[in-house]
Amino acid sequence: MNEPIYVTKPTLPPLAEVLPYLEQIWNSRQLTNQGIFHQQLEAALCEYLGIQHISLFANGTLALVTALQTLRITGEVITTPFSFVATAHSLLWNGITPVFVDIDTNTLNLDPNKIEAAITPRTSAILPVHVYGQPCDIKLIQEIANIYNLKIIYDAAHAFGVEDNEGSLLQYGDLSILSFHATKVFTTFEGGAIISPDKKTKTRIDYLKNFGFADEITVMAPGINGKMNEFQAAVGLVQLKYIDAALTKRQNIDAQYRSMLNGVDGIRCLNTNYIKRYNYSYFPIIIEPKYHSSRDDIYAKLKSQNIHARRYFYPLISNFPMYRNLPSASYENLPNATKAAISVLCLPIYPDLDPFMVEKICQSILEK
Ligand code: T4K
Repeated sequence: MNEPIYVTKPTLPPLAEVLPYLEQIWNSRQLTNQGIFHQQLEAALCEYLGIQHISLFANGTLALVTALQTLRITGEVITTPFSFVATAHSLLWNGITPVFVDIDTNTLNLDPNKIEAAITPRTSAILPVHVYGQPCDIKLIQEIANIYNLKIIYDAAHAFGVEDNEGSLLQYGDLSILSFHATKVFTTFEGGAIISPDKKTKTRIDYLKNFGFADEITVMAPGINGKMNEFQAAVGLVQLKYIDAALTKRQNIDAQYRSMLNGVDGIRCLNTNYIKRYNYSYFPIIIEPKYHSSRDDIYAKLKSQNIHARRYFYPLISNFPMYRNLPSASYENLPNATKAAISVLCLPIYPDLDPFMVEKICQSILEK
């Protein structure tokens, strides 16, 4: 059998470039707790992403949990069921009730027109996700938040490097979080970050991710251990040198898929043309009921050929046992998300994916 093709495969920088960093870590014995590489990566990411303040984390989930703590969010939070389960889990870890709102059929992001109806006196924030790195309706979400005095935390786990006409997508809302997991376009093996608008907020985040320590003897809040270590930061520093080349390769694969699948009756590729700078982090296709094969049949067929596409995001978060009894989790409340979860297939996309393989994947999808 051929080598398996997964939905993604991390692109790693040359090992030889990482080794000097390791040597420095070994020599200095500074392994974690805001070491030199941690500081350097924060500065380098601010510059690359065009943002002011970033706090690095051990992973994206801890960043989400801490972002909610930072803004002292309580009660109910409006969010999308069409995401990775970590989005809603971060709410449960904070004792917050998720309120699921349906998604827009074009972008598969939270539908801003349905947010207002879900607001109650207990609502304190909105937690939208830039699914597959596509921007949410930032303007409308902000308008609603302003009217009802709600905070916005963007789960931007997929949106590394994405820009609209005003610059980085990470500048919007009260906070944004990133993930640098192995499956992401920019990886530190495990990793994540919170992007904050000012130094004061960053300082609070940095306390919270270090048990709440403000100095050696002062603990100002029940913080957690969310710190990124020096090895992760070193990998990030080297990785960053190669990120633009990696994004270009992803763009080429995206274009190849589109040239073969766009316009096929019964298959829809998401439109990302309008995005000023996209990161090509995923390549989702929507298999409509009129297509000759179902999404699950295509998934199984590819799998039989050792090609492991993924049904992100199936099942919907709202269908998992810890969420399905919530009133907002009902199918009637989430018709578009329910449809998306059974129609989307994310095809393999990563910089080293052979164009010949892309062609093979498309042929397999297209043939009856
Ligand atoms: N918010 C959103 C919207 C997210 O999507 C995520 C994570 C988070 C928050 C939380 O961020 P983190 O705490 O994870 O930083 C994966 C990832 O584990 C997860 O990070 C990601 N979203 C989610 C969308 O995908 P799985 O269960 O699909 O991963 P897994 O292990 O099946 O990997 C997928 C494929 O990638 C594998 O078939 C092979 C390949 N792979 C994977 C790993 C781990 C590799 O080639 N090398 C590797 O090291 O969740």
